[in-house]
Amino acid sequence: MKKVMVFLGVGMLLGAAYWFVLPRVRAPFQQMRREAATHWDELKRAARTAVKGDQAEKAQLVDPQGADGRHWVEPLTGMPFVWVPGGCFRMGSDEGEKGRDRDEGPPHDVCVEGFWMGRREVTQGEFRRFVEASGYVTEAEREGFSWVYTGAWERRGGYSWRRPGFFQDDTHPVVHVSLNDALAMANWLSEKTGGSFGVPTEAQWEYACRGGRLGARFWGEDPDEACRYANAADAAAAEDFPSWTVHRCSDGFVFTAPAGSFEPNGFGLQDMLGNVWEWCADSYDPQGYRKHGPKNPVILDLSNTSRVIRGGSWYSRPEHVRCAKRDALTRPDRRSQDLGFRLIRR
Ligand SMILES: [Ca+2]
Ligand SMILES: [Ca+2]
Repeated sequence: MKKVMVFLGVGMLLGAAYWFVLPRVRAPFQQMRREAATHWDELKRAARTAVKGDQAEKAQLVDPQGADGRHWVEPLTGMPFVWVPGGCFRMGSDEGEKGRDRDEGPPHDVCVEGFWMGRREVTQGEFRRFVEASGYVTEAEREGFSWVYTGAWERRGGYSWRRPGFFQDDTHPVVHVSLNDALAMANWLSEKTGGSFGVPTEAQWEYACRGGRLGARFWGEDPDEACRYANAADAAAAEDFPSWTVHRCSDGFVFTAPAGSFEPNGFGLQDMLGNVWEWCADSYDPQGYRKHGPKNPVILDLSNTSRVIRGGSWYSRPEHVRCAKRDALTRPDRRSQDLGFRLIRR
């Protein structure tokens, strides 16, 4: 009898563990797996859309409601877009370009289809409209920290797009946003409007940055002309941070400037260089240019969590404020005080 009681007792304990404890232990891991799978599905879908070239979709692209063929204001956020006409260009930089890194080569010819692109970086006001409508909470807010510049880059608690660490109003580019945050806004817009929003591929971004020009910068070769076209490390910043290597001119901003403050490039886009770094869709691969096909190339490597960022920021010295410059962050949940994004509509 005693043996039977012990047997029943052990059985009940095992049953309780199976039904009550195990699901609670497994739930967070299942959630993480589901989120990772969703993220990759989104990226794969974006890649397929980028290379599909479907005529019906293209017809829809050229004329979203309210567009005049060249300009369009997205009605939910008020975000201005410009049409970037399809074309071909020389991607990467030549060996003679000052400040060039090896991952910018070999230069190669690439063609991209036309797409709509945010005229400037997503602003804090536009991001707020998304947050208020969707209830979205950014990764910096959820996890309670971000990366800030204090003379060196440091991980610090309490910073997010709501508390950037320097003056920003609704017109400034949103910062402390991860690639996951950027894609959340893109997905929300896609769901609400029926369009297909995302962040640009590296090829789309570089083509857009050049605005139809060859060379290091969309205004020409001289970094010291930057201050008409970009908010980067400049004489104003050097007053606060004398150790920085700066452009020899004054753009007037130590940290972010209101998005769209500087002169546009040949496609009518602003802040493609400087202000905040911008997330791209590609996995970072230093050898990526050897793998590019000639049409709408994109590198999405499931085993590689790093993601490309482009364009430099208020913090960037002249070598980093070039259209061919490639940089990367190791994870799509990374965020910082000089990192934002710009959306495209395919
Ligand atoms: Ca500046
Ligand atoms: Ca920028």
